[in-house]
Amino acid sequence: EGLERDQNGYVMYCPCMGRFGNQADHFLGALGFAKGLNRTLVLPPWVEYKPGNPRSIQVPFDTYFKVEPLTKFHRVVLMHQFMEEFGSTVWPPEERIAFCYVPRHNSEGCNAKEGNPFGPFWDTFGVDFVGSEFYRGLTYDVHHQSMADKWNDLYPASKWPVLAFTGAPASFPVQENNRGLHKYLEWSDAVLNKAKKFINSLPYGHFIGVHLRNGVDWVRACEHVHHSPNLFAAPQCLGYRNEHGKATTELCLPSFSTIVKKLKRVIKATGAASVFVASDSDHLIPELTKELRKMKVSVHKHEPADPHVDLAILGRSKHYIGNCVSSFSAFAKRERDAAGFPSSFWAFPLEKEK
Ligand code: GFB
Repeated sequence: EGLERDQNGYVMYCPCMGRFGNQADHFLGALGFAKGLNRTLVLPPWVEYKPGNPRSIQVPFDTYFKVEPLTKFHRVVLMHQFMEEFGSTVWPPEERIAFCYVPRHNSEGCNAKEGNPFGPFWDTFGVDFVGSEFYRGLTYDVHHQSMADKWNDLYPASKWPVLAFTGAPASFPVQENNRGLHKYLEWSDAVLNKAKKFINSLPYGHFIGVHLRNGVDWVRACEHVHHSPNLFAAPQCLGYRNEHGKATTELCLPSFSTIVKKLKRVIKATGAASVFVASDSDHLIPELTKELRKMKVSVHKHEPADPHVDLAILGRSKHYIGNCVSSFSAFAKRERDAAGFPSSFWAFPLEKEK
């Protein structure tokens, strides 16, 4: 049975910035944006990067998440389904216009396919653009200033059935008003089953989930906290206007003693029997095992490395300790908030400056 065309039109975009955590922030914003405009959201694939591969890889949206729960909030369609059903009718090749805020790459147009992941993303669906449209003056914040009406007045669906954005029509980090939309994001059974299998292999009793973001890219990024008091996902802790302080080095890259102190406190409070460590680089398994031996608490990681399975496991722990600044950490925090599960962060609340 074929899909029915949405007369109110579609929002389509490339998740062309950052890795999974960034793309997830953008996804929630794009979902809120599409809802505000009352257009169906085309679910883009997730963009991934493999070492040594100059072209991004596009992973279908539903590899990681169920589609059905999203429909409880708003109309959505997988991108490949949209292209198969409507690629030649609703959005024929000669009418494909790329949307961007201002011209990109010192040129006259959006250059929506210039560079990686831009080109590989649209090539996945055989999309080329015949023109550009700049929406200077409009924002993605549909929660204020009748912004949705402004979009729909300027771009009625009858004339513009598809708004195809060069990047996500969303802010980073995710706008506060859109955080709650995370509750419609449910892991696919493939991810969930791997997480559950791992959890069942842990020692009997509660486990604490922790995220240690400590790879070289992160160490380098954390050198900038002093010039960027609200770096990356830090607003999740510090507030969107730094109401709760400015980012510190410890907040971005907690020291081993900060990690151990916090972990011991949480283990005591919860009576946990084990700790699950998710990390992009150093899980500190031997070091933490040594520190927690007296408490008879074991320390574990999931192998092989799998960011989505790590997140799904973090989402299901008795307590979770994340990194305020990391958008990867923020994903698990939002998932747990939606489920009513408790979380905390390394080095937060901030200690008073000495
Ligand atoms: O997700 P992401 O945008 O979060 O990028 P941040 C970090 C990537 O590192 C993830 C891997 O998408 C994963 O591929 N990664 C991080 C992990 N933590 C884990 C983990 O616990 N387990 C596994 N398996 N993989 C920032 C970006 O990353 O990094 C900025 O926001 C910038 O754009 C900065 O690039 C340097 O927010 O942590």
